Amino acid sequence: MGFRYSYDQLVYYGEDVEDSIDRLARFGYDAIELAGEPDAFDAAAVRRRAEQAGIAVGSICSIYTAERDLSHPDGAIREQAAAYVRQVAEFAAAVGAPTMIIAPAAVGRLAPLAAREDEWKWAVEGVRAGGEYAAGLGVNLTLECWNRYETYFLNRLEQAVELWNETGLSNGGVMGDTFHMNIEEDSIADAIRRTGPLLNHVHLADSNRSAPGQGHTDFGEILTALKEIDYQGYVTFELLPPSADPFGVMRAGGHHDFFDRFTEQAIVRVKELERGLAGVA
Ligand code: LER
Ligand code: MN
Repeated sequence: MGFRYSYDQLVYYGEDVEDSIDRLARFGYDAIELAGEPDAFDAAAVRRRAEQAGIAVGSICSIYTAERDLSHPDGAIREQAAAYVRQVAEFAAAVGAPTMIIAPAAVGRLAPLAAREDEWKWAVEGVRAGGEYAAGLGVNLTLECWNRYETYFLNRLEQAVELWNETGLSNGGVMGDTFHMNIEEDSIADAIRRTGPLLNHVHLADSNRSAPGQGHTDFGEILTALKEIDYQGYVTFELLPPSADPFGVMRAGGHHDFFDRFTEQAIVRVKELERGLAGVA
C-alpha cells in the first residue's frame, strides 16, 4: 500500500479551516493535521466538512506554549499542561483523529529550570497520564523531538524512544520531523530504521522547512527507510516560508501564494519519489 499524505493546517495562518480542507482535497491529500487549539474550532463542523471533502482528520499538532510545559518545576504549570493534553485528546476524539502529538516541554525552553532528572521524571509522569487519558478515548500519542534551538529536552529520536519506553504506554510511539532531524540526527534514514515500529508519525519538510525539493534533504533515502520499516502512519508535511519569523511573514500578508505553492509542490514531488521506489521492501 502507498503512503497516506496529510498536511499540517497550523501553517495556513489566518485561514478558515474550511478553505484549508478544500485545498488539501483539491491537491489530492488523504488527511489534514489540525492545530492543537481546540477552542479555535467547532469540532463537529470540521469533522463534517472533512467528510464532505473526502479527506480524514489524521492528527492533531499540539502547541506547547510556556504555560503548557509538562516538565516545568512549578506544579501549577504542569497541571495546566496536563489539562491541555486532556483537552487535545478530547478534541482528537471529537474530530475523529486517531493520533495527537505530545511534547514534554514548552517550545523555546532551551535549558532546564530544575535538576534534569526531576524534569525527566515529571515529563514521564505527564506523558503517561496524558496517554492513559487518551487511551480511554481511543486516541494514540506521538512524541515529537525538536531541534536544539526549540528545546533542550528531546532532540533525537533515540531520546524520545527512551522516554516513551519509560511511560510503559502502548497507545502510540514517537515521531520524526525531518526539519529537526536534519540538524540533530547522524542520519535521518538510519534514525528512522533504528526507531522501527515505534515510529507512528512523521513531519516532512526540506532542510529550510520548504516543500521537499526546495532544499537539500535527500527524500529518496527517507522514503526508502519508511518503506523498509513498513511505516503505517501519515506522511504529513509541515512547511513554512523561509524566515526566522515565519508567522510574522504570514501576519504581514502575501502568504496565499505560499499556501497553494508548497501544498502542491510537496505532494507532487514526494509522490513522484514514491513511484520511483516501487519494489523497495
Ligand atoms: C511542531 O510540529 C514543530 O515541529 C515545532 O517546530 C513547533 O515549534
Ligand atoms: Mn513538527
